[in-house]
Amino acid sequence: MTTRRTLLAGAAALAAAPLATPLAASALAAPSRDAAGPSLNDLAKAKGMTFGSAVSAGVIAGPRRDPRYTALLERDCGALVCENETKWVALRPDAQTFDFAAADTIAAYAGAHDMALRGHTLLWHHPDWFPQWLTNYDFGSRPATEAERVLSDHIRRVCAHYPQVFSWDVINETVDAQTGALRDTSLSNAMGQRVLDVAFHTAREAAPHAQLVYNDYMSWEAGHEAHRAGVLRLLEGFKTRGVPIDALGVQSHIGSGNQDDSVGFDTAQEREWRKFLDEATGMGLDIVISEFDVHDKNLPADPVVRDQAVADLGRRYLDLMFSYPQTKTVMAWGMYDPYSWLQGRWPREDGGAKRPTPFDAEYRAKPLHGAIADAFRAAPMRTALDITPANRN
Ligand code: 9MR
Repeated sequence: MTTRRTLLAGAAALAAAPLATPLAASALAAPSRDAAGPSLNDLAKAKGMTFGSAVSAGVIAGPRRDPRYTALLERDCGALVCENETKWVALRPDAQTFDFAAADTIAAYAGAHDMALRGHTLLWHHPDWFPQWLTNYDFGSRPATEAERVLSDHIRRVCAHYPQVFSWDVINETVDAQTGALRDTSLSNAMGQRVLDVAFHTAREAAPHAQLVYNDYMSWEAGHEAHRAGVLRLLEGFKTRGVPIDALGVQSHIGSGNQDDSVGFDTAQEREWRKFLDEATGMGLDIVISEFDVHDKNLPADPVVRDQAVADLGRRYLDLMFSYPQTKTVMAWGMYDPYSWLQGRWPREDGGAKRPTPFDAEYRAKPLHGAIADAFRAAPMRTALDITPANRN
């Protein structure tokens, strides 16, 4: 449980945390609170990277549409990803039907504003996130064959519907964070863990130009050792078996209070994290920062102090990640505090609203926005990933 003591200890740990590189010192110079400065994607592009965000269809069209928010996206983003609309639960009301309406809203909006599209996710291979009908599906007398048919039919249909997607999270979160073992679902019960390889092979056939990604939330935090090890085992297995995988998606829900109460990223943790990234990139994989936000659950209530702490941690983290030339894509998991998924989970002790994204409730750029901009400015140049839709038809 979070206590005032852990809260203060957390803030102190952040303040005392060693700076990762000399460059990180510039993060201390906060940008003006209401001036967003240059477009984040322009700064990213100058270094061979892309910046974008997750978005929900509801802010683009319908009664909750929010033009002030979409103006921010248009200014800062070179890519969008559906926060929920391309998951099985959204696309597949039942075994026969595909409902693309909500995801189409996002895809059409992205296309109209010259933003590329990432895809999340062809298979969230975790029983909690399967639609009920798939969990209860009767795979009949030849379960392996039927499971493979259901899976590959889904992947083919979805990839064909969105040929412009430049990068697909093929599998999401299939490594158990506690044990490092692979999770079981109705599909793996029917066809074995071959389900993962089949998903990648089918995605390669159906989306030959897309970057294919394994996406997960392992981090440097205490308690993540088994998770990191499990992910590396999975990636090694993919490489050994010749499974077509191009990148590791590092979700990057960083900060305090996700899995534990720490906010730190100390030298020892940084070393562990680099070891993990070295191993993944050593397998020839690119890195995608796929769901970036900075949780402020245990940070002090004062918004100025809190925003600065969020920005400082964000900057140190991005500096480290950008030191890998394999990091080419940064997707924020939302750009505007009130819409963040973190508002609904792990409440702050003071009950206050969270401040985990680049823009506050008044649509003003926060220090985190400046920190992301500075991290792009400081990043070494790299070879860009081709994200143009013209090349993927
Ligand atoms: O932000 C998403 C939230 O709106 C959904 O309710 C939730 C369940 O579908 O998924 C959230 O997004 C998750 C993403 O799909 C996978 N990585 C963790 C993200 C945050 O939970």
